[in-house]
Amino acid sequence: EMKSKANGIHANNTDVDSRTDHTRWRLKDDRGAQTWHYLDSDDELEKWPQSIADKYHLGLPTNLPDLPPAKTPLECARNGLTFFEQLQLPSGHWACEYGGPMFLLPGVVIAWYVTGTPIPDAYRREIRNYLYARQNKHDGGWGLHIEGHSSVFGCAMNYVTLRICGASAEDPRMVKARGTLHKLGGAASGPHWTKWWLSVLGVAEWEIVNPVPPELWLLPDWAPIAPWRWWVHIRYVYLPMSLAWSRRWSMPPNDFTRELRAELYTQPYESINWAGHRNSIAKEDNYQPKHWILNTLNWLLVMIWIPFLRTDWLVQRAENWVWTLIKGEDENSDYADLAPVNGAMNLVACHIVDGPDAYSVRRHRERIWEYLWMKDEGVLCNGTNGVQSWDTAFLIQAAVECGFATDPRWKPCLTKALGFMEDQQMRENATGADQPYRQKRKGAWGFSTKLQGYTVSDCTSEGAKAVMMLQSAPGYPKLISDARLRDAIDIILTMQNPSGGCASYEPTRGSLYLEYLSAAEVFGNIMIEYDYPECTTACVIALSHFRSLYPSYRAAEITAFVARAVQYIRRAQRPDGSWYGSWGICFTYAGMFALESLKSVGEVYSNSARVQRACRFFTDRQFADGGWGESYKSCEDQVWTPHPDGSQVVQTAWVVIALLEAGFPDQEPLRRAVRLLVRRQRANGEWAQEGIEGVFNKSCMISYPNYKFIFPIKALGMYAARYGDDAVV
Ligand code: LAN
Repeated sequence: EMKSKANGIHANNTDVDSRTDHTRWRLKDDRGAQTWHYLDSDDELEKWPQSIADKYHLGLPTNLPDLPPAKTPLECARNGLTFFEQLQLPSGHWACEYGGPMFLLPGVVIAWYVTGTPIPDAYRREIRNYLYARQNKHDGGWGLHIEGHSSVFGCAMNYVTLRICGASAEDPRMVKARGTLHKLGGAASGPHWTKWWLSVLGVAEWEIVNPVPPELWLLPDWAPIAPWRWWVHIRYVYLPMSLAWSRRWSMPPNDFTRELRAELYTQPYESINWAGHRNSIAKEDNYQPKHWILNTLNWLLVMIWIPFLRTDWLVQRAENWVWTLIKGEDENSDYADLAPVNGAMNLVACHIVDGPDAYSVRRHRERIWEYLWMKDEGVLCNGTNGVQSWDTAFLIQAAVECGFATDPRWKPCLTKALGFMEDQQMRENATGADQPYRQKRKGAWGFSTKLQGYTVSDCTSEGAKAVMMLQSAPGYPKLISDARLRDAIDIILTMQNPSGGCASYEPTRGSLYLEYLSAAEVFGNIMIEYDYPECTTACVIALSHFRSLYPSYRAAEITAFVARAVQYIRRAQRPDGSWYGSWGICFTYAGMFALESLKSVGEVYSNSARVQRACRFFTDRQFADGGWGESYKSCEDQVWTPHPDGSQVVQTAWVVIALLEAGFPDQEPLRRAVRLLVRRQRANGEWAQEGIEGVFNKSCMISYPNYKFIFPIKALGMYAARYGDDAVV
């Protein structure tokens, strides 16, 4: 096979026969660390047979048997869990595709390319397959996320990714994608992150990138804009971004990147006025336009700071400090990092500073595999290194709601899940250079794994809740001691804002005015932490549950926390009775949580006009078939938008849970909704994948495929507990 010098790029790959043999893929679970392996040799195939979970995730037939048809809610829940149990991995957790965002894989692939990391052939093919499968039908482009309209961010980044993975520029699908990219203005109208990645790749010039000065990290901690106050994701992305920007580091051009230079723009590369395009941005990308304050600041930086005031001494100090913080983050997460964005960027940073053969570079390369996911369409990049702790905690709770914890049938499955939660609780605080800026984590659960190592308020809360629920059930081992539960409670008690609400990873550290400095364009509300009804409720419920089991530990603080949190929930309700959701789509998701908070302090339909308004918001929007369905546009526009495909299983389940928490007095709407859940279930107990379920930063959607099992099971259990297990179909 002809390969060009440039890192295994196939000179003229025509993409015929790009499929790999799906029966050769295996998902490895190493205490929750998930990696997909393609087995080349028949020898290996025999030693490592494909599991049902492998087949399911690959879209291969699982041949799981049809179950006795469900007529009652609990029969339906039982069938659902019978199927879902087959997907539990050896370490006790559940895995899934966690895709949606279309800018993650490009970061990984560009980082591989510029650091000279070989991409295994099976991966290169399946990355191509995935991106082709995900081209928007009408224009061949890609958007910010899998359901989004084509944008420069999506088109430029994924076009480059396909090319690096061997796609030919003449392939008709590439021609179409390029046409759309050019119609949108070409790569020069991309957002900040596109411009940064293309400059690193050496297919744009650094003058097109708005400043990312590492000097900001030299500001004293008391400065209102000091980066430690920013949302953890944005400040950890800023670190490697600023390092490469400061060094103006680009991969040296080669034949392949010179081709890309000719393909990405609407005019010849040499004729482009790079500085003049710093603020060019296609309207399709411009979700949160840069504020004039940031534009002014950028202008001052470019015109005055950089040419006249940015001394070598300062640059050196800033780069050193930024590098120290990058190393801290790498070491605290064993080089997996917070998410694949800064993970890929830190790989580049380590390559720049430590050189291509350093341990840091090699370890990054190893850990990055945990972000990649293989499915029927091909290989994509997950939003985190998995959903392990989060989904497992929810599944435990759903099973308990159904009364399954007292049924020996489910004991092996639930005991394994409990064992996983035990293994994944963080036991030590972070150490090292970035430690002063880190939230405490001893006792916390994160979203994915302990090794990733980031406290999340609601992940800790849902984890603690699941453990408490299951450990109180007869016959379950007490794997987590009282002391360790108290550690979790101590963490939750650090998470409340003065407003009473809770944010995601840390209490809010900076002012709302920091949004004026938001440079990313494609996301909303990205600069600081905010109060979220979802996270707040999780904390409220975990604390309340704990107080009922251990009434003497920090009781006054817990009571005060809960009272203030519920006050926040009340304030966050909109006039129409709804709550805006930030992590699931959208009003159906947040309403479920908010009503659970209110219920926990005894505020329900019978005694609260507020709860009645909330129920009315939902009952007014029930579809004729009994379900609910909400489009992702709700998140973007912050107004209720019905799902174009009608009822969705996940959102129907959320509303059933919400109305049951609220003590809604009329059974009929609930019965119809539950009937829909039963009817949508397949004969083998599974539910089919429908629309995308999750969101972040208002504009980017993300998949939570396990929700279609977890939340119907929970809703069915709660319904049966309230109304009995009578037939609904
Ligand atoms: C997640 C996933 C989980 C999610 C919940 C626990 C559901 C939420 O309640 C709190 C916030 C959290 C932890 C969360 C934050 C932002 C994440 C990590 C993501 C949505 C998954 C991917 C996303 C991350 C920011 C993607 C990279 C993009 C950047 C803008 C850096």
